[in-house]
Amino acid sequence: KINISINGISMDVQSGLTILEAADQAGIIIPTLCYHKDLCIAGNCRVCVVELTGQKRLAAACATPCEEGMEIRTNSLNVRNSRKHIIELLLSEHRAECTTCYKNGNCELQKLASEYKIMTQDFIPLVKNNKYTIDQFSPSILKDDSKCIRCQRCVRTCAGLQGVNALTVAYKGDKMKITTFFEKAITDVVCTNCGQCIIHCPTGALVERNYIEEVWDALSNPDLHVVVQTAPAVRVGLGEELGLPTGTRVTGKMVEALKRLGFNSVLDTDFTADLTIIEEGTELLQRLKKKIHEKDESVKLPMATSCSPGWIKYIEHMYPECLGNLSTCKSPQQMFGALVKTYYAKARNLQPDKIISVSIMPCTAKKFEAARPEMHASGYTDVDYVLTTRELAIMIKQAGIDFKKLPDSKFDRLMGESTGAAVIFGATGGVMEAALRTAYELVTGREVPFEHLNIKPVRGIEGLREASIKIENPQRDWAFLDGVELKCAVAHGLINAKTIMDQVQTGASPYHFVEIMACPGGCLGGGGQPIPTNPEIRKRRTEAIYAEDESMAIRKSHENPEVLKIYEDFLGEPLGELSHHLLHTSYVA
Ligand code: HC0
Repeated sequence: KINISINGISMDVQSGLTILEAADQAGIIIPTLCYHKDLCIAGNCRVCVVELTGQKRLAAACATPCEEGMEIRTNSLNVRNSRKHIIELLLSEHRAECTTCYKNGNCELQKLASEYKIMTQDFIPLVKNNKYTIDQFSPSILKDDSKCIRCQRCVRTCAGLQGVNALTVAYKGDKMKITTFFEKAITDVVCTNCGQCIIHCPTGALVERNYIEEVWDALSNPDLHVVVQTAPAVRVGLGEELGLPTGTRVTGKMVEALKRLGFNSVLDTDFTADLTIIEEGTELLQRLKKKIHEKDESVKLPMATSCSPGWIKYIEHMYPECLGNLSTCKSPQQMFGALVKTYYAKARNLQPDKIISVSIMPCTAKKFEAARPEMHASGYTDVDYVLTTRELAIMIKQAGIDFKKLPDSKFDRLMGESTGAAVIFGATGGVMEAALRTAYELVTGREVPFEHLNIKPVRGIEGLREASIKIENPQRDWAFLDGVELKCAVAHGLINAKTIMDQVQTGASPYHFVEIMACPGGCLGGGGQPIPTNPEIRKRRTEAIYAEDESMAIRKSHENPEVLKIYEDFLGEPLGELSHHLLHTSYVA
């Protein structure tokens, strides 16, 4: 420990802490912009300046380690004036048309300008109001350089968290900008559409492409039947946007809100998450049979999950030769879309072309996924509009719904039933855990003991986790698996996917099955979730996901009655012809 004083208060702090961290522990707020708990330190915006009185200088609190005897002032006149000038300078290069900005009300620069009461414009504006371009070609992300303050959070996110490097810094001085390779459109570079840059951007320079008006139009058209599906992670994030504490489970309120918005049927992506487990589990067992029992060397192992569209785009760009390792299962969102305009339409006696299918996702890459040419298995666009958790919150506010006072409602039937196994899809390791719960029972014919339903080795926050399960006394069909040690790995955040994929690429991977999710924490940390998202917030959302699982009456996908019914009434069998047509696909680089 070392001794420092902040604002005249002496305190002992752990050596190695930055001034920002020490102040935070002491309950002293220092404003930040380029700093983010997920990212490496840049120290380039200088908004966090503090005064080191002994040394008679100013320093960036985020980038300066505490030293023995340091005397720090975080709120002297010198500090306040310096910060004010810095904010004014940042505003001079920012198109501050706040009332017409999508981030109005959730912009960190706007908040600081308000706190420091910046009432005049003393510096010459660098952004000419008629001279800027917005990259709006992507179905997921809008990039507006005139709102950018060059803090480089997006660049550090794309490189450090995701290992993608789609965004970079170009030019110098007042020409410096955040751009892409050769300043191409985002759609033309290696961007995975994960949206992590959006949730780390402090201003409106990077936002989701929103489809709110399109969905309102559909809802107000009496000729259309508008169906909505909600992803697992939305129910543990949405409340944050609507005044509830982080990690509040709002499944029932969310369903009620969607009904009040006017959706004709409120259904659940979790239903197709359960269906995915049946299809993907069967696929894995078939691959194991061919590879281990029939010694078919053409079969690719490990099999990798295929539900995270950011991850799919990543493997297409970075490891195209490994596409055969992907499960052929579409994501639950897209399985749902294909079934809504076939199975659901038939059961409800509706014309598929009169159905609009909307999904609420914690993810911006889902917008891209829905727009992919592969996703028309129903003969129509399977998913018409994808809204993020944030966009749904905007619609709820626009409709004047007091979310906190809503009663709980239940999902509608046919594709609204789900299990605890499905809800944990929203957390890293969840797909693996759900698959193992089902695979164990399929292979051994024995029930997973209740105390082992929570498969701890695949849970956690480490970027890369491993689990292995020794198969003993399998049923007759699976006798070849007796004694086999099933090796699994889980990765979240694309930088960690790289570690797994480098092994796969060289043939050195020891695994049979890997789960990869593009976003840190899995979907609950997705690019469409409420802002801010940071390690503490992801932790609370994760706890909420597991609590939701434990609250469910059924916790294994193969016990979902609506899943059993769809095989009986419509699909026939897992990996059957209809499943193959509607629920599976393949990707080409
Ligand atoms: Fe996910 Fe999904 S779990 S990708 O993270 O598999 O976005 O929440 O909806 O599709 O179910 C996101 C979340 C989903 C899908 C599901 C999967």
